[in-house]
Amino acid sequence: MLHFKRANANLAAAAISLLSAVSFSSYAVTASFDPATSIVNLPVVEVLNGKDSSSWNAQLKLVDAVNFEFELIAASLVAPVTGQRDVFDATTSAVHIPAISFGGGEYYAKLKLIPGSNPLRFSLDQFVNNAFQGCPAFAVAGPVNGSCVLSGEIKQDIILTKNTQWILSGGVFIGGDKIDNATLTINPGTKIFGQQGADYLWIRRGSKIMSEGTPDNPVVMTGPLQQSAGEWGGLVLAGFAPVNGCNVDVALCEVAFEAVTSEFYGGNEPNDNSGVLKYTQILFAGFAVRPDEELNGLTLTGVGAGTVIDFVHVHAGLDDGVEMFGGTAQMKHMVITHSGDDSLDWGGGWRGKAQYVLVQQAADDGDRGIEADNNPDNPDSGPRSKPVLSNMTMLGSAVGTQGVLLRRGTGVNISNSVFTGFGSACLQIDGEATYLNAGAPDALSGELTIDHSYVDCATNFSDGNGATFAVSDWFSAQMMNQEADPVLAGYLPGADSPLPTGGAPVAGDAFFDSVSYVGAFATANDDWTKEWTYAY
Ligand SMILES: [Ca+2]
Ligand SMILES: [Ca+2]
Ligand SMILES: [Ca+2]
Ligand SMILES: [Ca+2]
Repeated sequence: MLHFKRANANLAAAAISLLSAVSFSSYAVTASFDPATSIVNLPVVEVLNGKDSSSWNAQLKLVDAVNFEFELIAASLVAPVTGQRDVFDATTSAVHIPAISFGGGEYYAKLKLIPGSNPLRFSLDQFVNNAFQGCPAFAVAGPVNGSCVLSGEIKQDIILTKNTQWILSGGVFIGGDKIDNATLTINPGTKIFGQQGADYLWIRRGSKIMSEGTPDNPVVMTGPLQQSAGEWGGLVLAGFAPVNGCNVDVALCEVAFEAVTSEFYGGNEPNDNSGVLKYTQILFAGFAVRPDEELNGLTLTGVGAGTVIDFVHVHAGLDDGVEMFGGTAQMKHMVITHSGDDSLDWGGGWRGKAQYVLVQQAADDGDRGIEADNNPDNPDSGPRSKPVLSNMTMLGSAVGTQGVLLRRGTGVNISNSVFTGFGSACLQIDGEATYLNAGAPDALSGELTIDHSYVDCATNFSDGNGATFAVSDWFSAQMMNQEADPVLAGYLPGADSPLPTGGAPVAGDAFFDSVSYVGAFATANDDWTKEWTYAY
């Protein structure tokens, strides 16, 4: 509550300044305001819509000086620019203005589109001095000037701003579990540091993270040195989406997290919303609490399909890059690089979706591209893991094992994907329950499928324990699969690559963009990883 009062006071002060300032157009900023005309000039606004983007020159007019509402009065297409710029993100309906100046200061402004407004109208959501203003009441002063330390449970809505270095001390929990729900908002360009493996950020059930970076100002969560995996704990989201592993007749399946057993996840809400992760880097994380029980770069426990996960780079996670424990989390535009164990790992009944996933294993570390379980204790436990995955480019290294290991009863539908260079095999199916769930190559159940995909490893197929058919027969029996060189140039399709025309849209599912290429990139010019990812 205290925080809200402060925020309101800031807004009021900002508005007074806005209205009284003589001019703020003399700075090298991304927006200016003319008090004589009440017009905000935005020289270049990049409008993001999925991976499509267009750039506009726009003017907003302050039309309601009491509620700080601005109306769009002009917009014209302009050439894109690089570097810091204004961004309108259609997914989050937010306008991010990284730098507007007045009174000798420089401010971040966030506007929110007012739903249904016509002409478009925006309300002022945040106005934050880009210079450090001291630590807010929910944090304490850190070891260096401009740093603030977060610790323990935070049961109020808070905003982490770009003007401060935020340091995690121990487990930092947002909300109580199911009570005292809170929202953690992380502004574009904000950096959060953990100092050691036991420092992590946990979003509990019912609470939300709104990590809304932009291509020019991604949110960064990282360790102190940024040299090796495991420098800090990582990011964990917990939600109310269904998970397995409970007795069959329980009305509500909730599970304790393996590595931090005081924390629970799971529920009966497949569309549960844990917030937004956009243009966010999670670097050098991961922490082994006990052998085989670890935090990962990004750990999603019972996370629901209402959560937005889009343009996220997980680099050098000590255990897995991204691990799902059940739930229905959906994600797009994922970059997962140099994971210590598996790049994408799931179990516990994950029934989510992913489109556009780039995996790059390190030359000297890493296990599998995908390690997929239903449940290790009962491979037929329900709900059964069965994600739908399309447009993955997975580049393995010789030290890695399988590109994809499907085991312990998991299902999955994989389409339009390419697997190359994994050390022991591109594809393996393991365990009788996994095979039986799949059916037979000439009579597939639809539970475990792959189509329009390329494999190119020294050994492409491996039959695990309990095999009831050959993985090679399973692969070749399905539509448009190829054992062939995908002709990549790095991670992008090279000249004359078959990938740009080798795929087919995932039918009947609005989550998936309707595209007909194999891999994460349409063409050599479709590098959506540019600018916002960590340069590794
Ligand atoms: Ca793990
Ligand atoms: Ca793993
Ligand atoms: Ca593994
Ligand atoms: Ca695993």
